[in-house]
Amino acid sequence: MTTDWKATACILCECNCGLEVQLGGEGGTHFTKIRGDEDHPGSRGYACEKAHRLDHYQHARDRIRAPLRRRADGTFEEIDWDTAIREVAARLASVRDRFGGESIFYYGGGGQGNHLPGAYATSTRRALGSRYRSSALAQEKTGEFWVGDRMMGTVTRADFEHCEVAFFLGKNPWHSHSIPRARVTLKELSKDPARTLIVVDPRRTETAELADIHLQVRPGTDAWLLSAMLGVLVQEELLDRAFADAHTVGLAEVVAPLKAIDVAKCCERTGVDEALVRRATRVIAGARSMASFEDLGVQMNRESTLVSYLHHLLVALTGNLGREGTHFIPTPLVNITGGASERPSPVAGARIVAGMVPCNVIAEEILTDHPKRYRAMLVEAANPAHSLADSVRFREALAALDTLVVIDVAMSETARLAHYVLPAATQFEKAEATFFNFDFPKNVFHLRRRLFAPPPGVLPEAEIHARLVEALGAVTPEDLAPLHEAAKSGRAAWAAVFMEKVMGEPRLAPMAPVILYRTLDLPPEVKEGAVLLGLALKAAMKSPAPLERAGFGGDPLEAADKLFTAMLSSASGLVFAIDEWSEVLGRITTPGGKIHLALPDLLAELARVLGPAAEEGDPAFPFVLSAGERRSFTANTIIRDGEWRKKDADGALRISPSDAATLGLTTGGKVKVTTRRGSAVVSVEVSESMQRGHLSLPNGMGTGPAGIAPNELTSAGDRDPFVGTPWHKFVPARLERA
Ligand SMILES: Nc1nc2c(c(=O)[nH]1)N[C@H]1C(S)=C(S)[C@@H](COP(=O)(O)OP(=O)(O)OC[C@H]3O[C@@H](n4cnc5c(=O)[nH]c(N)nc54)[C@H](O)[C@@H]3O)O[C@H]1N2
Ligand SMILES: Nc1nc2c(c(=O)[nH]1)N[C@H]1C(S)=C(S)[C@@H](COP(=O)(O)OP(=O)(O)OC[C@H]3O[C@@H](n4cnc5c(=O)[nH]c(N)nc54)[C@H](O)[C@@H]3O)O[C@H]1N2
Ligand code: SF4
Ligand SMILES: [Mo]
Repeated sequence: MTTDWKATACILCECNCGLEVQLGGEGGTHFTKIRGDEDHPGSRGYACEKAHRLDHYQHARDRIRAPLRRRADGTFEEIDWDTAIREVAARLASVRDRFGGESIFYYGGGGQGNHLPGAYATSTRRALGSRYRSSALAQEKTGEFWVGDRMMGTVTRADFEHCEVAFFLGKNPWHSHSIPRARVTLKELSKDPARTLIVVDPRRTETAELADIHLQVRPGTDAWLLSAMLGVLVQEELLDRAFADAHTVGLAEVVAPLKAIDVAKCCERTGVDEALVRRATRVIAGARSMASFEDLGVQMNRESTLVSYLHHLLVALTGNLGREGTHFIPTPLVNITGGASERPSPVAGARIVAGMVPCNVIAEEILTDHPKRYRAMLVEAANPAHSLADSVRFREALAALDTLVVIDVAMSETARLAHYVLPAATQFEKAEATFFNFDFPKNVFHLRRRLFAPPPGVLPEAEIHARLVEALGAVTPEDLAPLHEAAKSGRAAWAAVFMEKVMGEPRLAPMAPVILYRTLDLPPEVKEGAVLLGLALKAAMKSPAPLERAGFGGDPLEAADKLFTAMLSSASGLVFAIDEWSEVLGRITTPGGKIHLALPDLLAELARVLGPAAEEGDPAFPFVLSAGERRSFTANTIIRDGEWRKKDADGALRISPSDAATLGLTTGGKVKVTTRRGSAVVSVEVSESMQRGHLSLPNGMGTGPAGIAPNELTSAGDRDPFVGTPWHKFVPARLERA
């Protein structure tokens, strides 16, 4: 047992709070003590209760310790790495040769804590000619990306630490975080009488409990709520005209329909008192600054893209961009957002946003005889057989593939269906990092060091991709020889050869991640960080001023080298970019540099939704089930072992006291929940936080004996018409006593 603290980070949500850990136990690989790292520039010592249970990730029950090959009878046999790499490369190459590289689909690339695999995978994908890919972002954030891209050429985040008004739309940051030091910030907002916390949620969540104004909408009515708020804004002349004149175009086209909105009627639909909606809107309009965040409660719900648009209008029409306490556009290290591609997906013709095929169409792009169907899939650091809509159909789709290869640390629901499973080092057995770098004005990046070596039989993804690319013949020993040679004379000599022979050579440029990994001589604790040199170079070319202010100036090569060196040596993370509020509006990249308020298709959608043909519920399914709530001890399926949960071990279905009374249900009892797609028996928790007619099941359950996997109950066809995101928070359901 050691008593010195080692710096690392939590990997259970996108915040990646810096941690310090003490190691002990068998092999020195157990976390005996865990605390927040004061030296981490983003989290500054903060950590929530989940971080203290990370040993359950490192010592997972379902850990894979050797490459696995599926036998004809469905069982697996262990094989050695040389065989695994040779056979996987040969099978994928054969799919490419028969059906074209475009038939090889890539899914994943990273989760909440690990984005380096996806960076290395770009080499493998290019070596295979694979074109289509996706990840979890294409079932949550692509509506926001698409709207943001069309209005501003980018997406924004917001400054909750300094805002006067905080507005959370379908988000419960008390549990889900997504903003730095969430609970500290929420408590400060709550107790300061000069600041207002506004929450839109059908449940009385922990965040709503702290709120000054809780707009407790009926599930799935956010489009009406936001319409009402925008109606009030325009009709009461509360908009920020000066901002609109200076920084937007299309004001008249949006004002006209908003003026015509029947606020009272919209409020009635939401079930929220009109006076409260007017008050909330006036508070926002009158505030010096508002920060807002839309999340899954609306992004995985009906009219999600429209709601995203209305939310953006609320921000723009109140001028809440580019000042302290409002929205900002951070300097990215790697940009993970983006707009729509020209080419749609090959079978369903679905819109591809930020390069990602909508998750909800993947199964139908496999289960078809269309000649362009996907024939093989490489899944890395993701568990789509569990996390995507309609698990039953998704499993069928995976089973229909010619080849499924899964790179994971654990025998996930997806890995169990693979032809080959390639076992990866955990996020503490290799260097790792994420590209969730959204801080402002000081933006933070953290390359976490490897804490201990992986057990024999597992490899970091960087090594797996390097071996695959080599087996595919895309990088040869002759390609690497001059770089190895130059490296002997130091980094500068190496860099000169790298720029000329790799970046200057179209065949090798896409292989840069793997070549960096193979030829940079780095200590084992940071070896998988090699790809960051290439990413730092791109950032230095794109954002020289913010990098220079953070101490990484000079020509791009020099700046990148300084930044890379600092990344390797900053165990607790570093500030890689320093922005200024005055720069934000200049980062709008639409033609003319203004916010485009009028999006005709979404204005037409608004008219349709508010129009007369309002749909009625289905009497066979009188409840609305929100399938996938974030709770105290949920973290997608990163930790698979239910024992890590100190609360809510079986993932109870929450139901209002009045519905429970009607059905004769009590906490701890069982109930059968049925949707159009499936049925399951679940534990009941009667909860004052729930409103009548609404049910809520937690996310990430069903990986062990307890709880139910939410997507056994969801359906892939229930999705947004614009970007294909699922309606997981709005699943029609009924209950029967079990
Ligand atoms: N503890 C924990 N934290 C996590 C995660 C985790 O698994 N566990 N996952 C991380 C990930 S990947 C993500 S994307 C984020 C997601 O973070 P959130 O979006 O905050 O998470 P959810 O709990 O899924 O949904 C938020 C809220 O939406 C509400 N909601 C349901 N229906 C509606 C509706 O019709 N309208 C409105 N306005 N709200 C509605 C729910 O009641 C819920 O409180 O959390 C991250 N943080
Ligand atoms: N019904 C419903 N479905 C949902 C949601 C919901 O609210 N409701 N939420 C959705 C959201 S927002 C998200 S983000 C997704 C998340 O779903 P996914 O993106 O599929 O992610 P995880 O469940 O976190 O699975 C991550 C996988 O990575 C593996 N892993 C962990 N560490 C490593 C590593 O270092 N290397 C490798 N190679 N693998 C590793 C884990 O074992 C696990 O199998 O779920 C979505 N699904
Ligand atoms: S789960 Fe908690 S400790 Fe871990 S990164 Fe998220 S907020 Fe930080
Ligand atoms: Mo997510």
